[in-house]
Amino acid sequence: MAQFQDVSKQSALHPKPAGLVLQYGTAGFRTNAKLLDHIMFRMGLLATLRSKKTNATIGVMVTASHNPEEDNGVKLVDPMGEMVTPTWEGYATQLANAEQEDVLAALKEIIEKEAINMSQEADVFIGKDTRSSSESLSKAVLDGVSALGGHNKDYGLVTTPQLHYMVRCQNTQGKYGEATVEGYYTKFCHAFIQLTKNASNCTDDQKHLSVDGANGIGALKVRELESHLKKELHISLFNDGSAGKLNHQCGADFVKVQQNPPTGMTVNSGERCCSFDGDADRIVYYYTDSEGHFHLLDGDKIATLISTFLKELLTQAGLDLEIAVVQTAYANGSSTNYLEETMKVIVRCTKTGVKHLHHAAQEFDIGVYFEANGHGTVLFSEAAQEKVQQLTEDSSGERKRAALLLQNTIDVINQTVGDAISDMLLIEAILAIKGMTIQQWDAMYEDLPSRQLKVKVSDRRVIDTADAERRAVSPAGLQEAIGALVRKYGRARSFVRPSGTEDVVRVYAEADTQESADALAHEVSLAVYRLAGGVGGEPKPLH
Ligand code: G16
Repeated sequence: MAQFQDVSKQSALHPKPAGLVLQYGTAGFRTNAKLLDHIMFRMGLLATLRSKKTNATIGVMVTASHNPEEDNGVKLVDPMGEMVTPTWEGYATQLANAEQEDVLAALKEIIEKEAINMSQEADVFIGKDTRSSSESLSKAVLDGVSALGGHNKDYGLVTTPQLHYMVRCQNTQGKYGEATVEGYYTKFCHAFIQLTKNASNCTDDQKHLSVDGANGIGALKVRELESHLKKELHISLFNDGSAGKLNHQCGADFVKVQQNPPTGMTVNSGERCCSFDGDADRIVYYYTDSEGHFHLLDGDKIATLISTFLKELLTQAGLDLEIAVVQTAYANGSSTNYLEETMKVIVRCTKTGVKHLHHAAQEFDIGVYFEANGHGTVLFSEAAQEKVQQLTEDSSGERKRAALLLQNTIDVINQTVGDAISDMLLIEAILAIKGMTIQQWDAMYEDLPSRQLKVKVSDRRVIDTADAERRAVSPAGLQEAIGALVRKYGRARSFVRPSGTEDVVRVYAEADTQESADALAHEVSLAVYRLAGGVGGEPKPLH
């Protein structure tokens, strides 16, 4: 077939470095940008096949999110805006690792296995972040799409969640919104304005928010957003990309892991601040108190605020809908305890990666899912959305008010994936409606002190985990060692897991004091180093 000749010709222009093996990880492929050209071309091919198979538009986002500037990566987006399915993640890995001369065979194997009709039309949406490598890498994706005769729409610079939104809009014939950047702002800002109308006593001071854009795409998009929200939200934008380096000592991942404010930002005592990550799919909030102490409100606190708000609205509306919160092993023990014991909501724990949380959240009428790192959103089942809609028409008084608030809450949320912009609008609206300060939000429960560290090992795949990553099943002796260390400290917990986005093993520890959490994290890091083939010198204590 002529199509396949084109693939062979084009593929030769995007050669694979011999022997390179990469895995479709927590959120796609991710490594140094110099190693990714062939991956991008091949993901263009794969997205085209996926589009033919599903008879729907597929998304390809070129980004390495929270990773350093010199890395890049690619995330595939399925028809409803969700992450691609595990089977296709497997195909992605096979195709990515096929040696140059085997690309056609690998492609044909997928076509055969999935019984793909090659005469079916294909449409692929493409987006990219602000990394300097993203320009040429997204061109490689376009080459892959056109080699198989697919149509493309290149959105250029967009956040990851904006691309997810576009894909869903396109495949639902506009029911979810208009598949343009303007349509995105119109939908979410309209819902935000409707919501904040219910906060008539909100002062100008309360409408102020400082945003750290991580020197990335989120900063560009906050600038665009601002013009839609002049009166309702006053944003001071820092780390807008004009001077600093992407994700360097700033952004949501830095703030969460270091438990410190970002550089490049003025953090005035008591003021509400937030940080986005490099592709604006994560957000964390924080403030400093009058004594200069830093207070972080991470994904767990965000999930708690949102689920409290939704529960109150459901009660006021008299709607009996099941609400659950989905977390990962990184969730602070205090948050899980508060959600289960005080709020009495169902709590589920899944493996790291929003694709796992998203899936679990779909099982409930309302599934609030957040990773502690600030990646998350809320899903409403079709039936739940219909009930809310019906109630806005059939009720009056307090019930109608609650139903309308629920309706606008549904509309301000990007249900396709975690979205820093949409999450920010939702949080700002909730705080305004409840007349709540960031300090009051923070006081909902007190986090247990925690610490996250990374350990370099020669092959991180030697670490295997079970029980939603809370237990290490290999290498032998590691779990026993962790268990013995945990028993030395009060209210302690620790686990380790191989990262899916960086070549490291991640270590998490929490305990009743910061000193204990730090010591436990360090001791567990040493155990990983010794039992899992550490490289580059033993981990050092923190203080
Ligand atoms: C990605 C995933 C997140 C995950 C994070 C860290 O985030 O989308 O769900 O929590 O990686 O993964 P790991 O610990 O495996 O490196 P992002 O924002 O970098 O795309």
